Amino acid sequence: MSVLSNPYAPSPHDLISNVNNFQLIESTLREGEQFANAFFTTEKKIEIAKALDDFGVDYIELTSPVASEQSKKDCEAICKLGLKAKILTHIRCHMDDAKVAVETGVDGVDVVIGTSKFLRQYSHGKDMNYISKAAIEVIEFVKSKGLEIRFSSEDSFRSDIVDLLNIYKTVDKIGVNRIGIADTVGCANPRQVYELVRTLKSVVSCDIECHFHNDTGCAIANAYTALEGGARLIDVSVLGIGERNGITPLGALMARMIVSAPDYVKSKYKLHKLRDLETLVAESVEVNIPFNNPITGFCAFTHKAGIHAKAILANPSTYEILNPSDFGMKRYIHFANRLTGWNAIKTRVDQLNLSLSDAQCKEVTAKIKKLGDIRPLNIDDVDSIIKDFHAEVNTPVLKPVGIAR
Ligand code: AKG
Repeated sequence: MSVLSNPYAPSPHDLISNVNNFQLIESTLREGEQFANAFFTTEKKIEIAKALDDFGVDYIELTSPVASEQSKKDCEAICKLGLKAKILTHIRCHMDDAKVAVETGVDGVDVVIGTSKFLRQYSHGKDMNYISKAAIEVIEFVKSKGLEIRFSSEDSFRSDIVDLLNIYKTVDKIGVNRIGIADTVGCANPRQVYELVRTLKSVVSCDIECHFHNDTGCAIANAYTALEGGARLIDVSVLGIGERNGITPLGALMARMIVSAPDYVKSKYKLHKLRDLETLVAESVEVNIPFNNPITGFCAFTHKAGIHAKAILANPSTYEILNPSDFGMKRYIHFANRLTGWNAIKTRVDQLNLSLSDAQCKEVTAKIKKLGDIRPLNIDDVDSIIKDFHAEVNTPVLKPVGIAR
């Protein structure tokens, strides 16, 4: 679809935008493992990694091999699967971690260290000078092994901007593949994200990756704005699982991106596999898919009010920005309620293979609404009312016949 035919696409004047050219770093098996309910067996990790690969994610990020003995073995096992996605592991900015990571068989290493005053004081206790030296040592070591390397500042949005610019310039100069910014506490808003990404774009030549926590509900908007500002890669997890209430959810980001970059998204990702992928992860961590989840929430494509139903039946674009069939889903008109309208009921009459005129449909709709005012309705209630009404109007009226004397 050309930009001209898609009013939701990035502006053609917006040359720095990567909305049409983004990559996903899928972190269900790293950030997602930090979700309160998560415990993935090796078999489950392999099943999830294969499903993510099949969906089409660009990178799969795994828990640090120094987190535990089994984490290391799992990392090695996933590297041996021969997936199309590149496999990354996520480590602290320390040579002890880097030495273990490069031996696991990963394609790349994601390095992180806290740069905000909170984390420098209360987490690792190191100053920016130390951070810079440690980053250089780790990056040069990982590069010497022929692996991709990303350097990220944890809690970027509460870090000093001068510190950030200095450290990113330093790591860019020595050839880091990507720098990452992380909204570790979910405090950033889209405007701040756009400004930080634009500023960084002007001082580094490498790609920019972004990681957004969702504490204040901005993770999807922040991811989108980061791409608009020129970031290239977004960290996601299935259903957004991660620390606290998690990060940018894969499915919701797909919903956002398909609106702006439909050709790119549809050609790259197997969107019809999203529901199975989310079900797999939801079951693994023992949660339900939220009712209002974009795309796969049980009512994501359900239309209820009479005026909506009428317009949807005439042209789905009236009340849908997403086409359910792009995701292997179906739309549903919820007609068993008092907000229903005669157009929705007429469709139900047709589905039941019955024949009623428009006027009769309006009449039976009035009966349905009357009962719907008294109690919740289900489909059987509505079907019974329609069938009874149909029988009634089709019963020949017997004229009283005179009795012969
Ligand atoms: C966070 O800061 O919330 C992380 O999980 C690390 C992000 C990163 O490595 O960029």
